[in-house]
Amino acid sequence: MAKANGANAHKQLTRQQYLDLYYYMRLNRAVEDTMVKLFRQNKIVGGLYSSLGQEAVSVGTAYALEKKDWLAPMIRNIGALLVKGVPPRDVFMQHMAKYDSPTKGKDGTSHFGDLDNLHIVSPISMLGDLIPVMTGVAIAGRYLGQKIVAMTWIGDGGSSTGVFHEGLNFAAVQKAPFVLVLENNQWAYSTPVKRQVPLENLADRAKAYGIPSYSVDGNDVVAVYTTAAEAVERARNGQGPILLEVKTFRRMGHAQHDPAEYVPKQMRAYWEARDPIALYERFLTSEKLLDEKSKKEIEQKIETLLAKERDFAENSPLPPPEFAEHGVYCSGDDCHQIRPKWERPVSEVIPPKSSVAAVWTVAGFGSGKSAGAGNAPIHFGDTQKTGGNGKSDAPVPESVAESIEAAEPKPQAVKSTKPKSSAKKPAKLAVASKSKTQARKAGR
Ligand SMILES: Cc1ncc(C[n+]2csc(CCOP(=O)(O)OP(=O)(O)O)c2C)c(N)n1
Ligand SMILES: [Mg+2]
Repeated sequence: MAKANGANAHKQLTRQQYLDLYYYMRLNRAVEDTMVKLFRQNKIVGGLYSSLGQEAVSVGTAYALEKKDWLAPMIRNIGALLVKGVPPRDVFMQHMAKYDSPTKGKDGTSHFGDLDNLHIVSPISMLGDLIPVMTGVAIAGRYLGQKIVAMTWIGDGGSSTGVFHEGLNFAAVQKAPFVLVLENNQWAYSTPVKRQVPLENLADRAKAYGIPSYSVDGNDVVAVYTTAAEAVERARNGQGPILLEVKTFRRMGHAQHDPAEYVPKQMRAYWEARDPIALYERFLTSEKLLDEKSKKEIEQKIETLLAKERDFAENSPLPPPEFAEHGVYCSGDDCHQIRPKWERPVSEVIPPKSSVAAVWTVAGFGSGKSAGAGNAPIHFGDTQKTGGNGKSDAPVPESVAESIEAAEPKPQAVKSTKPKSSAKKPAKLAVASKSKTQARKAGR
């Protein structure tokens, strides 16, 4: 694990980059402040999660991506969406479940993406599942020769899910151009990191997969950005995935409902004194990159923009009730262009007709020793042809029978209990794997 050196990094950005990072952090905070107000006015219909104090993470990492790159945010990454180009009105409308929102009011939180233009994969609520998904995106990009990098975020709590490990191992062995940002904000709901991971640095999880990792101060936006930029460059150059741990703090509760009284006062005070925006303002001022006048201009720009975006969102209608039944099941072209390969007429596989009888059968299925009682055998090796029910005479297709026969050890002194079957080609599955004595003991 490398310790990212934020101090050196501070010299490497252009003036515009410094100011962009500031603008997006301020915008991130202002968008979320607006949503808290909307929530208190009862206009937000779903859960509302806060990234207060974590803005440097979302902004600094996403700012390291190119336009063609892909990202998949989690609940505390609205800043990453803004950097990628999502207009604030979409974030507002999404949380207000308005008809003009990206999901047309079907979702009340952050489950939306933009595959066509901005290259954003929608969040998946099951923590960790975005890791294999974004690994797949990264590999697909490489396959298509696009030189893209895929990025997603995971919390300290999410880094203990099984799919985190499966996904990261998969990314590592595939050398996927993938950057995983591990947001260590010290808490997963009310569980502190130390109660769930016996590691000082979560970046050390990377050792298990033989990939490089960084641990960086998540409240120093320049350190986050320069480290992420290095990770993205390495991934793009074919050096495989990278785990980037950013140490920060969840200043609010898990969501609006949670007052987070379990957080020790001293811990909160420590991190509040390290607010990423205040720290960065101090830095920009001391480097003469920001003065009172330009700060006021930025604030004014954000205020004007958000007033407009909020107005638009508030004036957008709620979805009409009859829309509730649309977009629930895939119906082909009006849903998406990836065509499902229908094995039956579409009308049969979507309600109300979806309970028609199956039109194909699995050879041997239902013909085992318990078939009389209606139970299917659980593996082929146990399947005996009894002739006792209608399904048992179905011949096993030759190719299946051959492959099973090739895989089975050849019975030596074992005699076949020949099935009473009228089928021309008796199933090879019917070869008994037990001796007569065993069979007798088993009551056959
Ligand atoms: C696989 C899975 N288990 C549990 C949950 C419920 N859950 C949602 S958020 C959360 C806590 C996540 O903590 P962390 O990963 O540290 O992220 P943070 O909220 O701190 O950003 C849990 C347990 C889930 N969404 N998915
Ligand atoms: Mg956490």
